[in-house]
Amino acid sequence: MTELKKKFAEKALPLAVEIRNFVKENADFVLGEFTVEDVYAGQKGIIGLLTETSLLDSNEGIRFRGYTIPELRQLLPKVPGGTEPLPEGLFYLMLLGELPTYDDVLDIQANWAQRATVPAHVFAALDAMPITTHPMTQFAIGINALQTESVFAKAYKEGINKKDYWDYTYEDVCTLLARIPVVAAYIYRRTYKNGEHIAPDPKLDWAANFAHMLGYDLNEFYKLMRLYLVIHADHEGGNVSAHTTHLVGSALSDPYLSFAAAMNGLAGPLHGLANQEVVRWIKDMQEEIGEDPTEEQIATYIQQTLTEGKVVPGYGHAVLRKTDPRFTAQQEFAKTYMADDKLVNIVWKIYKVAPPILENTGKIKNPWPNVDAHSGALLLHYGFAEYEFYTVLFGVSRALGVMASLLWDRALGLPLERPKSVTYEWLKKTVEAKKANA
Ligand code: HAX
Repeated sequence: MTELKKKFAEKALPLAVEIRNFVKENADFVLGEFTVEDVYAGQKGIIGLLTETSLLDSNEGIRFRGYTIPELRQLLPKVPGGTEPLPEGLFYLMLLGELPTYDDVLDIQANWAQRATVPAHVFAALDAMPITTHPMTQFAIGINALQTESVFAKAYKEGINKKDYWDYTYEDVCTLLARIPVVAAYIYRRTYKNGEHIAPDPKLDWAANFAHMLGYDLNEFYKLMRLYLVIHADHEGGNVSAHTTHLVGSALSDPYLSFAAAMNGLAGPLHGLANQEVVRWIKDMQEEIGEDPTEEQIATYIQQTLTEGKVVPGYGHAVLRKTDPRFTAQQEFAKTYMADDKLVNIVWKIYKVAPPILENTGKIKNPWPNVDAHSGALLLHYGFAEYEFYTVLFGVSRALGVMASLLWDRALGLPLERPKSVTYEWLKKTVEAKKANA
């Protein structure tokens, strides 16, 4: 058993007992109420999920096990002489709630490198798809194809004790995390680079190796990939990709099936696909207005987008009510490495112009940019122009958080998720009966 797995078991299994007792003792404690409007509003604000890995504050943004993004950029281990945190370290933190040492990170790297060989049938399944298939569709197919290797599914079929679910899940989670960058890079190279694939370099860290397999062997791009894979990793439990992982996993679908389902959710334009939509929207604007639009022209284009009944991608959020600190982290990176980049400067102009216009609509609850407003411009700076692939990068990162969470689900013995649904008729009758009795 690896040191990380041992530490996880020592932490999670006693906590599962403690939590069961806490729930028993406080079973009747009322946390809140919800309204008819909430039922129709996508359950926003209703507390109905448990996620240990991160917590989102509307104004402050995300904290991973209590740490903000600026704190993580300082405190997580980096490669010697490096400036950006290593995503493997964030996985350790999310899993254990403790900051890792650099040696802890090296242990994870070595373990994942051993697991990284992707079976040939996964590539064959991808090769069977038309080259025009959206990369996110290919990614979901690739993850489902990896599922043949699930040790959880195999063990369950043979019969296992509930207490051991976490153990097999752990093995699947580590293997999945080791293999998805290889699958993602394969999709990129087959779709955009004539199928000229690049072998992994086991000497590199997880993020740099991913950049290497994609074909971006530049130290600065390695830094960007490390930052990118850290900031997209988790955003508490209610977002579509995290919630889907938890929901599907609650049926004891193995980590591969749960994560593939989550990626189908991430591929929606209101969630992870927004990063490609931002670049598409800017390109359309440039085509209509010119390469270097003024603030006034951008303002007019935003108004036009709203008038046409479309969303301004990269702006708004279901929980956040301020500028997303993930946007700010990317802006800081851009200020350091590409302050004169034309597209980056358009992104910054949009940031100046869009919030008051969105606010003036009177209905958009959060007029500020989210993570997706900035990421494409950074990638484009390094010549990574195939924007339909961007959500796959997001997906590789998101795996870290949702897989750490799924492991906790199994260790805590969380049950099948099954919220109650009602009909409009039921709601009407219930409201009328309550009013009549008031
Ligand atoms: N542009 C135009 N209209 C917007 C808007 C935007 N950026 N953000 C919200 N609105 C609209 C909504 O469509 C809704 O309109 P209707 O009442 O006509 O249906 C109204 O404002 C109220 O919405 P809200 O309560 O403020 O926002 P929601 O919680 O319902 O939705 C979204 C949050 C992120 C989906 C929304 O802000 C949006 O569509 N943004 C653009 C797409 C985007 O950037 N998505 C990525 C979000 C971050 C993420 O998950 N990344 O992966």
